Amino acid sequence: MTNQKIAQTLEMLADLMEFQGANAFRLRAYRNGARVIREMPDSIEKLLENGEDLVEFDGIGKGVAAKCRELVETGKLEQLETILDEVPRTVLDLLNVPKLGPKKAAAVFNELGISNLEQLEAACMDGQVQQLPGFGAKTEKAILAGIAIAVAANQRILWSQADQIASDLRKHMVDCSSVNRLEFAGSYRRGQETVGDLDLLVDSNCPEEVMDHFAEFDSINSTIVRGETKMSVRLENEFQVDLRVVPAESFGAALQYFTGSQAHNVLVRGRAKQMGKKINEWGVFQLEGDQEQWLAGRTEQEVYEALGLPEFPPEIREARRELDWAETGPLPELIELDDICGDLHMHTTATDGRATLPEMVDAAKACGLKYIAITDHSKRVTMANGLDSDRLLAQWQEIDQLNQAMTDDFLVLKGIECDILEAGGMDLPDDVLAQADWVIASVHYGQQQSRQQITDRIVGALQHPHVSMLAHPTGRLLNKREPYDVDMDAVFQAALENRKLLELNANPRRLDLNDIHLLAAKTRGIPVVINTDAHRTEGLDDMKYGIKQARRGCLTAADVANTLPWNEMKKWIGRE
Ligand code: DGT
Ligand code: CA
Ligand code: CA
Ligand code: ZN
Repeated sequence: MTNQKIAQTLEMLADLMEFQGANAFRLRAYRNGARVIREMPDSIEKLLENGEDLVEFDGIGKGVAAKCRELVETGKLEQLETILDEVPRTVLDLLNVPKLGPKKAAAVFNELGISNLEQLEAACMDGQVQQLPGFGAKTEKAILAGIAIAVAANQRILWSQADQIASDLRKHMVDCSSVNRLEFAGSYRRGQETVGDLDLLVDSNCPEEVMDHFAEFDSINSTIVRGETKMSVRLENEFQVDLRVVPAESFGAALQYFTGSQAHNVLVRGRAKQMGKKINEWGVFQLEGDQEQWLAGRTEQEVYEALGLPEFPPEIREARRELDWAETGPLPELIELDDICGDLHMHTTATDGRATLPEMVDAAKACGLKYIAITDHSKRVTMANGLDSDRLLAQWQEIDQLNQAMTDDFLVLKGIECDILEAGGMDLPDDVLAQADWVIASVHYGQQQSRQQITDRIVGALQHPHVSMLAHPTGRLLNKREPYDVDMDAVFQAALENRKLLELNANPRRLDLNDIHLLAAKTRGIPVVINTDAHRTEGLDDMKYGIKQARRGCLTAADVANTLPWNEMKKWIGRE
């Protein structure tokens, strides 16, 4: 049993108890415990096996420790099972609606008899929900938006989660001696930020053996369908995986076909037709009268070549500009992880980070970076113990000392993630910001403001002389929160006019800017900075997700500012 699973179960228990009327205050122990467990480097299961007492850990009390033991020993929680017998299963969907929460879910359940998402949506449309005490029209609207997010979250998982499953499944499948080649196709291969299902292709002459082996994958819950060469399964988390077994001579054609996107394939098929050819999942064929002659199919490269096309990187197969590019010259050379020199957004224990400043520095060096900026939160972010001027200046002194003591040419920049206040303006005084190497401007509060208000705040920050970059520009959280209502055109314009940079936040839950915005920024000549926003040392590894997203936005190294050494980047933003 993973820590992740234990934390999820505790949270579910707390939510359901609150749904049944328990006092939220009493449930804090479970929720805090869940958070601690999720972030612990050690496995709870291992600790218990070694006879350790979990109460020794900060944030884990007696009650939580007992639940952990029960879960690890029996695989379930008695109390949770009892509650699940009492409430309809679909109530769990209600609890996943952002802005509803267990208490409000209980209100709609008890007052309006609502027990699933469809009923909740209908009642919102009817205006019934806003009449409940403590709700109102604004809440009802937020709940409606939340339902859409919950429905989508039920259907698609984050790319990073799909990546974990794909890597486990790959490990499992390579043990099968009948597998010659294996590749994941579909939206996962294209690096889409969320993935609907996984599409696995195997090159083999023994589909039966491959499917038998596939069926033994640990986390499979049920088989949806099994044919002669195709099989679909559902995993324990409801996620679907499609397997297709193909012969070697069609593997490349199948990979091309099932990688998609569907829109890209439409364009490719159109091109084949113009050339008197045909392309499908079996290969490329020359058409002559009612005869057809097989031309290619073994590898993806030969498939594209047979149509006079380059092997497009999967990330740009979206029927945007890739076919035009192929017509007029070589494709852009998309950015790679190795191109990145610095990471300019991260937190330490001074605010809500989990690692100290020196720990973040060591971890960044181990990643091969040349420079980082320490950018803790400013004071407005009280929840994260944000820095006021004095604490910030003290941190910068520590950074100066660190740099002086350093024997290699690694550089730590004095930065700050400064909030853009609700009323506009920056959270720290100009004379302090003027002393920074690197100032990030961020919106954390007032995200529900009108389009005009939010746009004005952001544009104001981009006009500020000391601001270097706007972080997570649209504020979205995938499957959790919609972007704020902001005029991106105005943001791009202000960034361009004031020589400011825009962030691509690499956190797999954010990936903000999105692929379309990235391409727009590139087209307008606005450099992007890919940052991890790490809150712990492991967070620095998120850079790879940012790179995937950047590639989807067709960015090359030249479009990304932190591929430059700091002294060149500094010139660009005018901090000399
Ligand atoms: P997803 O799973 O919703 O995240 O997105 P995809 O792109 O992985 O879609 P999926 O799994 O339905 O199909 C994988 C690829 O197979 C898709 O990108 C293109 C190809 N494909 C599937 N069905 C069709 C179809 O009916 N027509 C065409 N042209 N291509 C298809
Ligand atoms: Ca798929
Ligand atoms: Ca599929
Ligand atoms: Zn941050």
